[in-house]
Amino acid sequence: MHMEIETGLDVTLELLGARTGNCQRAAIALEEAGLEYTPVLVDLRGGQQRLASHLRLNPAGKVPVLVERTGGRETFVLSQSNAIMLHIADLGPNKLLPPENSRERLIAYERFMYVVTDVIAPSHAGFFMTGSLQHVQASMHHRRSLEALALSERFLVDSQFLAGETFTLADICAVSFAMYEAQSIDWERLPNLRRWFQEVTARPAVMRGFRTFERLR
Ligand SMILES: N[C@@H](CCC(=O)N[C@@H](CS)C(=O)NCC(=O)O)C(=O)O
Repeated sequence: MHMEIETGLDVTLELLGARTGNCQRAAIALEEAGLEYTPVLVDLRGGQQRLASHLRLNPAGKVPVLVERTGGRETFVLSQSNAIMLHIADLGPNKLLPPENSRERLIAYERFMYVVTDVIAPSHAGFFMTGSLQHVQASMHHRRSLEALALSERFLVDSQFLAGETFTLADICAVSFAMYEAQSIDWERLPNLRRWFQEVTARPAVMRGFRTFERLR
């Protein structure tokens, strides 16, 4: 079934989430895109993500979830933080990816995937291993994610942002990780990454998105 993406004044957006990296990235994307949205806190410790009302929206029982309503009627539901970010990238007045069918867009995809799969995925693996007391494996994955972030120094030698001269989803993903890991990053060795980190964390929309679910506690 083909479903048109709805845009317009009567379309409202709700972001269901909590104070976690996956949800913060989606919130930063909404803020940077210049879109109005309502954040809704899901109490993960209290198990709200496993309630029938949430499982109807995301059978995986996880956040974030983006709910679109048109004229008050639920018209579209999207989960998976990266799918949500890709959707938002083209939705608002501020674009978070270069134009479609451009090489710049492909580079932005490359850098976005790099951060998501090479930096954030090992970090998640490490997090789960810490939870199951596998400390040696946890620190190995943690080191891998930090090394992958450090390698992105080379993307920033001649560019303001990770994928060139415009701010993209790649920057959102990397900054959300770097904010949690600021104490573990060897900034002295990474002057371009440091300059980038200072610039990106000075963006009001980035910090608003990062704190979205904090404000709801
Ligand atoms: N691949 C998913 C992962 C979603 C995910 O793991 N969400 C976590 C919070 S960051 C969650 O909802 N955890 C609650 C649970 O597993 O019960 C995405 O990127 O959206």
